[in-house]
Amino acid sequence: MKECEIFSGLKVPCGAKIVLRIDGRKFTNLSHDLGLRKPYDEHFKDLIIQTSRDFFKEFSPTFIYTFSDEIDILLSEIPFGGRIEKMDSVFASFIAGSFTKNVFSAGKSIKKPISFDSRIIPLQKEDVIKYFKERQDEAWRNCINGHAYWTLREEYSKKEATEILKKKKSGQLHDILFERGMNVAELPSWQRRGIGIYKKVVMVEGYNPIEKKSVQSRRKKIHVDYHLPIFDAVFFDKLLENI
Ligand SMILES: Nc1nc2c(ncn2[C@@H]2O[C@H](COP(=O)(O)OP(=O)(O)OP(=O)(O)O)[C@@H](O)[C@H]2O)c(=O)[nH]1
Ligand SMILES: [Mg+2]
Repeated sequence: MKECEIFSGLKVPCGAKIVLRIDGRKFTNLSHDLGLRKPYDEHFKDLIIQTSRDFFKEFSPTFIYTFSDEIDILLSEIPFGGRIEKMDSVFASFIAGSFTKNVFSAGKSIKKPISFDSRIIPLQKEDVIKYFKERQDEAWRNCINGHAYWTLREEYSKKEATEILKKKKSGQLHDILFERGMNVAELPSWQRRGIGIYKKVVMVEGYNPIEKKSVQSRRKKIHVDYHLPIFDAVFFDKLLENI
């Protein structure tokens, strides 16, 4: 029946860079089950970061970007011979397994098994920045919409709040929040711009037993960046030169 495995030969195009986008399935329900704070929950953010770190240790990507229940991963090398089925299934299940492990390690439990969907986006090198800029724009929309919605819910019903927010532009959402005492520019950077995980060169202190003295050496360590800039070529050039 090997001939029926018609999708197993599906591969990413030669010469492309690969980004994976992994997203929690029905995490709106999960957020109720876990009793997450709205719109942003520090513990949930820590779970997603820990899951991203697990991925980093296992598969050594170039860069991970995350906000909400989304994890975007820029791979350094094309694994599994570029086989789409293999990548999508292995990566999504790894993330689900890691997330579940991290929920239990944090002393919490979940009612139902969780899952993530995964898609592979082949990109030309010059489109990598464009891709991440688009995701960062989405993180910003998510941030301002989430804060506006949950702030309005203090005064209005679900239906009324949704109606008020319909077709509102970003500037109008600013105003709604500002009138209620919230300056969006002062929200934590990780909520506005998302979080990056990548390797960074650090100096570590060691000891040379032969010379009997302490020495400094360069190491690359996984760094969680809670203060990302607005993505631009400078950020990505630096990231790629550090691989
Ligand atoms: N309360 C709370 N919810 C969060 C947080 N981060 C993510 N979420 C939830 O995760 C959802 C992510 O959006 P989506 O991916 O569009 O929704 P989903 O329910 O996962 O739907 P599918 O991805 O289509 O299965 C948000 O709507 C929130 O309900 C958080 O920090 N706090
Ligand atoms: Mg989701």
